[in-house]
Amino acid sequence: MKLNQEQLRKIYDDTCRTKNVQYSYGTAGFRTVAKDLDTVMFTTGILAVLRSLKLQGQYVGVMITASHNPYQDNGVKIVEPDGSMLLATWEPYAMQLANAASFATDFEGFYAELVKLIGHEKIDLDVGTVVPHIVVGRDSRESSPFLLRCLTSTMASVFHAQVVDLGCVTTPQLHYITDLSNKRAQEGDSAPVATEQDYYSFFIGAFNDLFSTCQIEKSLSVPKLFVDTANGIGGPQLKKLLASPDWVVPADQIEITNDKSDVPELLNFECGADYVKTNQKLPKGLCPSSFDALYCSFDGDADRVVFYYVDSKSKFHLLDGDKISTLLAKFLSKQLQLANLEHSLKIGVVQTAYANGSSTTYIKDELHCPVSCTKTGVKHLHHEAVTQYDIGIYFEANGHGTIIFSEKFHQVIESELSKSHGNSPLALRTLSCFAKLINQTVGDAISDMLAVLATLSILQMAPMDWDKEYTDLPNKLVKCIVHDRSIFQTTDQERKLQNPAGLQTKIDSVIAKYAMGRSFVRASGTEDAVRVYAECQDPSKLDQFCNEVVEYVKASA
Ligand code: 16G
Ligand code: ZN
Repeated sequence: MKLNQEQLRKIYDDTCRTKNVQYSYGTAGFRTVAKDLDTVMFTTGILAVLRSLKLQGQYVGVMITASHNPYQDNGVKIVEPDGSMLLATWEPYAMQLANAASFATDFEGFYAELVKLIGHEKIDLDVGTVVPHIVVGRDSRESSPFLLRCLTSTMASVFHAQVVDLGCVTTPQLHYITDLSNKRAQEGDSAPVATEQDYYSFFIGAFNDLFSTCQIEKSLSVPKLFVDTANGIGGPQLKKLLASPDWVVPADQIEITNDKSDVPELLNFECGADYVKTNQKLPKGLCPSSFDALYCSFDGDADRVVFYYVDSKSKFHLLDGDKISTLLAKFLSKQLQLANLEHSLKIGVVQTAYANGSSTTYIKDELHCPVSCTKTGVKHLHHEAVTQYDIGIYFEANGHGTIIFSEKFHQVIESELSKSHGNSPLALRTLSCFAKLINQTVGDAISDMLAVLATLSILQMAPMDWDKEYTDLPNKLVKCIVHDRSIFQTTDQERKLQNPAGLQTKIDSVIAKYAMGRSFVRASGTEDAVRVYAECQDPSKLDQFCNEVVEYVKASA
């Protein structure tokens, strides 16, 4: 294949209308107001093709979404063939290409950068034997169809790529389908492209298997669940899953609200996981009808979920990512013990500095599980879970997370199951089924929701019992606007500041004044701001504690 420079020039001229905008590929890919994204869509499409060419034509995923951001925004991120985030060493390429197109005075400036990248990665465009394969998906935003055209504008025409357009899907569906398509291709499947239907069948099958396995000894029922889908793509997708004739739970047990994904300006508006977690209150459109009911909120692209309930005094109780990981850790470590595998398989929980101190103490002292702390951002937690544990449970407090089961986990379970000749202990079969219920490529609101429902049913716990396992320390997170956030450099997994010099000592002196006090300061990776987190025992002193830290931050910036 020879790169048709003239054809590329024409598409570049037609597509890249936004100029002189500085683009940055952060933890969540590129994200900004949708009207500024044409240029970066054009370059990201090319980069995804190059990534696929570099990987011998494997399916590379691209998702158009701005997650929990307001409806005017949009964004894009690239997904590796195994469903994980774009390789970190390629993130700078994404930025270089986008900024070259944004700042170049003519096509030649951009083209020179493209040729440099192709040369640097030794990608041979002339071979012609490797066909790049791309899977694209988008959330429900109004701007997405136009941005999709910018993204794919060069893929087939200039690079002869095969593009699979999944239409509107959740972010985790795109990750799952990319991974499954590559697995099938590796197994020699002649039609390897996975579909949304594969996703529904797989997770419904896993849920039903787990239920029928555990129902042998006791009858199971799930709590009544109300799901706020943030008026995003999670609504229609969850409806499709629940409409499956194979679904074992009675249809009226799960009710979906905030499902107007066709009204653009309602997306994430006073609802969704981010709103509920940040404001610690019910989303718009939810009126508590029963004290036994459980509620949950997805974010706009359904890769985060937080739960909550309302007690008999109408008090709101949040069950966030920490509560989800502790529930799952309690359940899975118990199953490991019952199956006599606690010495063969290592279970652990991965958190960030935002995890409530009470959750960390509970995991260590009550569950006797190891806990790791990593920097904020899914890729850091994911990496720790993969490298340290056979069952690596990771959740950010904001509700983004999943569980990673190692190769060794599957081997041990398989071998134990085969030894017991169809008469295996219930815990062993439970572990085997449970692992299938988890979307291991990325945090997935739908799969996590099913896993929590199943766990509560098997443990016969009401929302209140789940909450009672430990009590969160009162906590506060504030955003601080400073002149230059880049001077705030951290160490110790973002728990301590290295710079500005002397600031950490001042913060430590504030912390020392408050019983069970903990506070840290970090520059946001997604906004031009610094975040200050504080927790302490006495709720009446929390504001004062947090303000003292904020004052020091402002004074040093
Ligand atoms: C991104 C991250 C999320 C993290 C958040 C922190 C991914 C896919 N998403 O949304 O995990 O919690 O950034 O934002 O990694 P902040 O740096 O602005 O505090
Ligand atoms: Zn999201």
